[in-house]
Amino acid sequence: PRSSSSFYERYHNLEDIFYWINKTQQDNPSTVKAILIGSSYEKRPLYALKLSLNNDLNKKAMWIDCGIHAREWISPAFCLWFVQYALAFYKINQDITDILDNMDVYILPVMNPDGYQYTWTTNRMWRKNRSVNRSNNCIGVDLNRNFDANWCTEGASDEPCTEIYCGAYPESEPESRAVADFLRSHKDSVQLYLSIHSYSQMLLFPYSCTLDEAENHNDLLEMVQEAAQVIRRHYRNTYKYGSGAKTIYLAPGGSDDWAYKLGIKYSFTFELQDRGRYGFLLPPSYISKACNEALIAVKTIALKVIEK
Ligand code: ING
Ligand code: ZN
Repeated sequence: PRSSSSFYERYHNLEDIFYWINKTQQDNPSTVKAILIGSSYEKRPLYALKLSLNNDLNKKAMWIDCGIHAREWISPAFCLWFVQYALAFYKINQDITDILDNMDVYILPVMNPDGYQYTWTTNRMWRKNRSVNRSNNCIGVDLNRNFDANWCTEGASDEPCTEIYCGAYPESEPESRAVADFLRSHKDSVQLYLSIHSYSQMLLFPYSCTLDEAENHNDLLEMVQEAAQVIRRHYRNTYKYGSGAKTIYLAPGGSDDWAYKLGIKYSFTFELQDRGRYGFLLPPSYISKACNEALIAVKTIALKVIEK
């Protein structure tokens, strides 16, 4: 690595991320807890970090997952970035202080560890998880088509060899089931759901699984519009925004739609940089700007949720 780039301005393999999770918890024993929410198809642990910076009881919470798709490396990089920022700037930056005084944060840095590992060792462009299909030996389910939201309708495929294979049934995969189980058991506290992807620079909200409008569509639209404005003002970069189905494409079985239907009324998918020049192969020198602009969008939206 360039000596001028910090740990957070580089991409890290799975082993380094697991080491970082453990170290972050050990260095912050009163504020950070690693929670084992399940394990992957290949039996890797799924660790979420719980950030609880303020001791008030009965706090609300937000959830952020990263790395649902293996090749979108900027996504896990963002989860690490967010944690380091929260821990470093609590009581220094007003916005993150207000957020953490009002919400705990659950962060799953790598939802698809088997796929992520595979992109480091074998195929950089792998998207799905690594579960083996019994009938034809094709590998992988698209975890963002495996949730129970108009599951496997138009925009997903029941063909195991495709990139958007929906799986044998909703939550057939241990990775999606672990996230769904955790959110089901924490739905009374979790008010805000965020899923981080790349690329294309979009701030999306439900629905992706239907062209119908969500009940609080105007609320959600206002939030992402403001977040996009803040990104433009601070970083001179353009993000599109809107419901998934109308902004990108029909995509059933996505995690944000499922979380929304569960009752988490503020549910978003962010597509980080870039718009296609490098695509999934975003160079490390872009990490800090990509993460900072996503961070300011998260802050904008979280503050609005707290006001509600
Ligand atoms: N995009 C998402 C995908 O899974 C998406 C778009 C968002 C689908 C929300 C469903 C729900 O296809 C990428 N880049 O993965
Ligand atoms: Zn993705």
